[in-house]
Amino acid sequence: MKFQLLMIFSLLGLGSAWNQPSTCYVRQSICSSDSEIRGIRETLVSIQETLKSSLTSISASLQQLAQDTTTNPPTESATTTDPPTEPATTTDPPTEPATTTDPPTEPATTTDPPTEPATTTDPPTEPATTTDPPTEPATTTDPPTEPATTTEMYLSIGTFEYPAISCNDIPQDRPSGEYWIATNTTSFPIQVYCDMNRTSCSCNTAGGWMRVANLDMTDPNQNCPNGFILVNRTTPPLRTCGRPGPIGCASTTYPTYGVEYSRVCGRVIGYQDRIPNGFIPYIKYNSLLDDIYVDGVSLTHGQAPRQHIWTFVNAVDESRGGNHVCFCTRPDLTYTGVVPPYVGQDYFCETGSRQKATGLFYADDPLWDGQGCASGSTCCEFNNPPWFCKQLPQPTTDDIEIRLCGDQDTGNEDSPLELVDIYIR
Ligand SMILES: [Ca+2]
Ligand SMILES: [Ca+2]
Ligand SMILES: [Ca+2]
Repeated sequence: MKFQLLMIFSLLGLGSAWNQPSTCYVRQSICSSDSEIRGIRETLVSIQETLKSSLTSISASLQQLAQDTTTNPPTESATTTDPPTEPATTTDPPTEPATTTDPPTEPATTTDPPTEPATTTDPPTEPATTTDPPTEPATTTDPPTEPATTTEMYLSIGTFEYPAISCNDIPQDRPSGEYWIATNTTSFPIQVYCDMNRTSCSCNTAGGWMRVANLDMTDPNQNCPNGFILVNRTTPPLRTCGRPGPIGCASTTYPTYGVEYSRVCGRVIGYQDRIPNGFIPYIKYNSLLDDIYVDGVSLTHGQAPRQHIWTFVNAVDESRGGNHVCFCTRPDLTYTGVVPPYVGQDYFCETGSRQKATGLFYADDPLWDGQGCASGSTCCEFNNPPWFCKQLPQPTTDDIEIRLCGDQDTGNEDSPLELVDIYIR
């Protein structure tokens, strides 16, 4: 365009030069004649007019062009209205999503971010794993739970989940009651009663005693253990467990489930039936612990040979001295009996009869309860009945056996039991 304008202006300048007649006059030699010069001038003027016209046209074109360029911005904004149409085409994507399932999938993929947390279970699982953090908080609660497991285990020792080794394994501040212990003799925990405050066991006032025997015939729902027979009296009403008729011992064994113990604590309450004779069986036959060595009760652990725990001697009466009574019965009357060496000092001895014993059931004065002894008798003080407490020479896991013995049949003598309460620790 610039080049065209320069050409036009240079032509115009040429035309103006030709319009100066003086030039022609100066150059007479080349102006052959006025008519020719006139013809040339007319031609030049014609050219000039043409050029002017062209210039005007060009100028108009330029102005139009300028206007177009100024209006083009609107037209360009019009073309920028094309962008609106492009947004329209951006609305096409929605239509594309409509037609092509890909767009849906793209919105879907845009929804995929949601769906990714949603669809991919990993995010859930990650929340889950973020719940793992909860579980880690849980594990941080595990520190709690671990303290909790330590404290929880500590507090829950004795539950089925955390069975104790023994009642002695139960924290001392726990109440008495039923607890679970793991045993060596069963494949699953068993429930036992733990006495956590057995202050009556003088050899140890602390808790942790496991009850292995709990016979209380004053409870009408209880029955006699195997090996014993029910002795049911009506005057006064009294339920007891005696031995079968013949000479010998009624025996029952209480399991300790392999729990190790070194102390045995308990009490046994019985009655004098007819005419028992204390340690006469031993005195008479020099019986061993495994034999009938007493009219009364023998508490032992283990077998072949048995190991002595405690003996409950049923003496004849308080009317005499001799060897059918207790050494503690009548201090003023000489006791001539002997105590078996395997019994030593570990026994209670009492009689229910104030006078010479006959074929009666002495229901008024239970045996080995520490009460009812005649004046002058020390049998209710000796070894401080009713609770005995035996410290074993060494720990054991033996079951505990109770035997009710008599070297005569029950037509002559018996010591039927009302209560057997035995704990180990
Ligand atoms: Ca007798
Ligand atoms: Ca006897
Ligand atoms: Ca008594």
